[in-house]
Amino acid sequence: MHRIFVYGTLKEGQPNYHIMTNRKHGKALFRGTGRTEDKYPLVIAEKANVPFLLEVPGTGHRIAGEIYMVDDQMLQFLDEFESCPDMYQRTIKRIEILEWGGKEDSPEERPAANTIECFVYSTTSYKAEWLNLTYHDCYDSYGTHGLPYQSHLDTQ
Ligand code: PCA
Repeated sequence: MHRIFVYGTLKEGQPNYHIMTNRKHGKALFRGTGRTEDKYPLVIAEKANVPFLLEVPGTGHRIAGEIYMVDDQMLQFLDEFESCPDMYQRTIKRIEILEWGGKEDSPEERPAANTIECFVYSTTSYKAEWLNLTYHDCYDSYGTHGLPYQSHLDTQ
């Protein structure tokens, strides 16, 4: 199993959450909520209004998200779904635990440390002008920014 931190459309209540709960794609167990230890610019870009965590540590905000344990199959599915490594790259980042506790079958004790390392889909392949977009700290497709994720549009 692998620990992954999601901050965008894969969070509960967001447009791609159904992927995390679809056992056809593998297993994903919710573990808790957290936020990145470092600051990053989180922007909504492209025609499809896609959230991107730009690989510019130290700029922007600490980003809120959810921590899951996923199996090999789910990780592989997510890599393909997120067009990794072209659109996003999956890197390891340090995440501060905010709330711990999944409801799932295999409860796991809260790690002793307050921060843990997780995979995160961030990107170095962004357009320079994206740095001029609004920096968010907690993505919500349905937020007041008025840029809902358009899953039917090609993001390329
Ligand atoms: N999906 C991944 C990266 C951005 C997105 O929409 C996530 O939720 O973390």
